[in-house]
Amino acid sequence: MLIKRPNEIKATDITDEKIYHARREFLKTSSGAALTVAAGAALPGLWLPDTVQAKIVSLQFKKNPHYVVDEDVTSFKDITRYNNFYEFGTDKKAPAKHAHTLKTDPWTVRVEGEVEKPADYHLEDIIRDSQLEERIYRFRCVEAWSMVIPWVGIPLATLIKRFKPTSKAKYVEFITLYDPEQMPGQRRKVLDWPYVEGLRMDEAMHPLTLMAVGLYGKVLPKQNGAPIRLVVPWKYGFKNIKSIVKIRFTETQPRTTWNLAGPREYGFYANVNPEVDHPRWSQRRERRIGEFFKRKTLMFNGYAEQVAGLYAGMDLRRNY
Ligand SMILES: Nc1nc2c(c(=O)[nH]1)N[C@H]1C(S)=C(S)[C@@H](COP(=O)(O)O)O[C@H]1N2
Ligand SMILES: [Mo]
Repeated sequence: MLIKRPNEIKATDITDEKIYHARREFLKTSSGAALTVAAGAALPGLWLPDTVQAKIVSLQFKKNPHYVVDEDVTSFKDITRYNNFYEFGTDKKAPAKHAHTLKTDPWTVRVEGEVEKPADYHLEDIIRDSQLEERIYRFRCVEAWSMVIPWVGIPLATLIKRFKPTSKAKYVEFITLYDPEQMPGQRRKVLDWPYVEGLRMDEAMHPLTLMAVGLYGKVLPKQNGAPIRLVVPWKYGFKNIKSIVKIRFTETQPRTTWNLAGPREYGFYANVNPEVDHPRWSQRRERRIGEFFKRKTLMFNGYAEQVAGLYAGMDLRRNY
């Protein structure tokens, strides 16, 4: 087996990236045929997190040409070495160092609340029963840095339809694993654990909203929220909750971790909005990781055309 251990990643990640870009070139030029790729299988030397090899050795996915960005993709190294995942420490480098203690296989997602049949779903079943897609999205942290990330995932709308929420379901709440043994950062009360987030149902059903299980064509690295995390590209990074074990459909607006921690600074909506400053810093500009000069932050992170309609008639200064 050509599966390498996380401590070898330094030697492999640069090569990874070259192979990845070469593969993308190949996909671009191959004449529009079905673009199903077995990541890992054809790519010697790729690193896969050790705990997922047993069942999910490779991801079969299709590039979705409708979701791309005309900007350089951030390096695999930056995406996997510069993280926010407070369950493994508050330093940007801590998750890459410490997330290896997370056990991601087997993994179960409990679906409950306003659904026809609450149930536990095994992640490998969710993946097997879904058409995975690669989508390249901008990602903007509330701390005014950003990246461009090639995710592999499942549109959340597809999963929600499968879960069959009742007519009372107006919101979706997401909950991260709580296990201080595996997540040493939870031994300190820096946040009110477990991490929780939420979306309004129309935001959750929006075609841009993704449940990611991979990035750069590979199974999601643990520091990026393995084995399954939310990706909502028009919202600040903190809405993108990682390592989800529970999805609950609710009638009322769920509480969210950063809103509990600092209600004046972090609202429920958290839409990327250069017009609304964070109380302690401006949101007009951002630093793309890997670049020197700052760039202008775009309304809804560049996805205004697709999502502005969700907030028609809402005061986005009040609903920040
Ligand atoms: N469970 C959990 N999810 C989380 C966080 C966290 O600390 N815990 N941090 C959030 C923040 S602030 C950001 S910017 C993104 C970072 O995702 P990345 O490390 O994959 O880039 O994850 C979000 N999801
Ligand atoms: Mo963030």
